[in-house]
Amino acid sequence: MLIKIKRGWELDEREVTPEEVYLNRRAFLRKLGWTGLGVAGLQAGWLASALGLQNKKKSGVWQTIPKPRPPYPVPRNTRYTVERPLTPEDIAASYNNFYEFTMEKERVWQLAQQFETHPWRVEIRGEVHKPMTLDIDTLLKQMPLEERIYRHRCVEAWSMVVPWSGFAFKKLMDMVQPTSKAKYVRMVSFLRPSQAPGQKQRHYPWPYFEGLTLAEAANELTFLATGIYGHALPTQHGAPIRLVTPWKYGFKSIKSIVLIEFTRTQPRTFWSDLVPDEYDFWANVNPKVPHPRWSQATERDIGTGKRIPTRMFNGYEAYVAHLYRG
Ligand SMILES: Nc1nc2c(c(=O)[nH]1)N[C@H]1C(S)=C(S)[C@@H](COP(=O)(O)O)O[C@H]1N2
Ligand SMILES: [Mo]
Repeated sequence: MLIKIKRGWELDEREVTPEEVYLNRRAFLRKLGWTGLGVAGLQAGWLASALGLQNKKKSGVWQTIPKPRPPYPVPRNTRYTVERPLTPEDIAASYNNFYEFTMEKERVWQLAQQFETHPWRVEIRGEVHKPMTLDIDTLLKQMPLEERIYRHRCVEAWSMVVPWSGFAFKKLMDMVQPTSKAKYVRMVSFLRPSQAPGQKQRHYPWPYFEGLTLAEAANELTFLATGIYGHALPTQHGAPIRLVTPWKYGFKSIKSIVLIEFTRTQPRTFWSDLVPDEYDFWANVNPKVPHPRWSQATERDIGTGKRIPTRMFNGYEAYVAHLYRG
């Protein structure tokens, strides 16, 4: 359960009753010493927004989306395309899982704006011949950037189709050169509770951490995304760099990475540590294996709103099934 005491400015307009709005507004205006007609006018506007006129919020999302500045846009790799329509950008950018900020998907984009993702450094260490700590801008200059359209399937049975910009995880491996002892990769997100209100939730073992086998990390699909829709990632999608493993449930795709460690033993992962009966290390999309609390046979496309069948390995069987034989 979410136990959270919200500050006033964090309140979502839809969560406050008109009465609370009225009282807060009145107190606010009293402080400023405003009276009369002007107040009535302001009140009407305030009430209108409290009663759920969402247009303002919708346009607010666009303000969080970075302009396409070099090195974006990057060339599209047409090997990775999808038959389903792309999810509209504002829908993808306003329906996010990023528990560091809030568990409420539709509010992540707002709360994530206070998070500073520049400058940013990524440490790569462990079983590698060339450990290094790289500034994100340096990393971007060294990697061959490309765009790939992937399906994304959350374990909660919603899905989207988006164009990621970034580079193959394998390219990073080529740079740091894993030793013969490296068998797994562990990845860790930032820890900065002063900018991430969700990290004040002590019952979560922050920072977020995930892992892959070395073979999974080296698979051609495994991608480190630094952009989306032809520009840098907005904060809510995991700026400045996040993992994308499209054949696995979305929680494997760890956001805002600060550490990549090559290990000899299987790393623990955030969700399987918290709820081992519901989330395992592998997390491969499989419509035949229900979650203990819901079916995984279908999913809701957040772009079209339609329910569609879920595919084995999220439609990427040809790329990854060989990893799991036996
Ligand atoms: N650090 C971090 N990474 C995370 C999460 C999170 O809460 N924290 N949520 C995961 C889940 S459950 C999903 S579905 C995807 C959502 O990515 P999106 O918001 O960019 O669509 O991010 C994943 N990566
Ligand atoms: Mo997810």
